[in-house]
Amino acid sequence: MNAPSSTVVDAYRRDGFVFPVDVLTEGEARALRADLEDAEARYKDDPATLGLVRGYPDRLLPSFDALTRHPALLAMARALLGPDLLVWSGALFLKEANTPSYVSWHQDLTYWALDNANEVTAWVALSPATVASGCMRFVPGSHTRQIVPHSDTFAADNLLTRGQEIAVDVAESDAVPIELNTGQASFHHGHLFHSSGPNTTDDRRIGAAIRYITPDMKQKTGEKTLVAHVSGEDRYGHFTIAPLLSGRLREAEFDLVRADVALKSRLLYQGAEGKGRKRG
Ligand SMILES: O=C(O)CCC(=O)C(=O)O
Repeated sequence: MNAPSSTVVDAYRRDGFVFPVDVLTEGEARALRADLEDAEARYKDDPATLGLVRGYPDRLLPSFDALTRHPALLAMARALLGPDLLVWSGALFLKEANTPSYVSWHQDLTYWALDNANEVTAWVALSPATVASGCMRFVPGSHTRQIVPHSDTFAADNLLTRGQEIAVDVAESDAVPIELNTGQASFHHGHLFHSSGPNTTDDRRIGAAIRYITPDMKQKTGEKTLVAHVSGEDRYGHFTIAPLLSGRLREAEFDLVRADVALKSRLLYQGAEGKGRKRG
């Protein structure tokens, strides 16, 4: 896989994002979606387990683990962050057909309790991401700001953990809709202002948000969240490296994931104790 051109990397440094990046053929994306939907069907009457599958598809389904290691994604992530890469999360953002779910303006790194910004998200579309289906919107250049104040709304239809939203003016008229065909990806910086609207189409909008970080990063509390080691070396040992998957939807991996949910919920909800929980 060729390294992305310096023009692409320069655009990322200037704007805080790049898109579209071709990753999967439509057929490959359809197969991934089918694998996910088969797992969703298996746990349709078990919301807790269904939540784990949607929150950790890359730790439970070999097809999604393979996605996080896809040469096209790794080539871009290496060009942006360097050769050594971990995946901190691979959760899905799902908007069912004709539903009001949305994502308020936010910066990803606000509440993840990581100690620096060596992070990039690859958001891979497993169905068309259009303005009508509620694709993301990015404000170019906003990643050059440090983390700005956010307020927690816990709004019912907000897909974010705390319904957090940026509490300063957002230049919405500058926002760029990030429309993607099935199988394409966008990459965005952890300080970028971004949001997305509701899905007004008759199909689900499905995106896999893969968070690549460098191994020198750590959780501010020193605790070791679960990551996958997908490129280069880890000379630090700041995280718990997940073993290679033993199979599809295996109990050993569910146990690891449950432990990580408990740890991450503590880290992600710090300061919001007792105010109600949404995801994660
Ligand atoms: O999928 C969405 O609409 C929002 C995703 C998002 O905020 C993210 O990946 O950081």
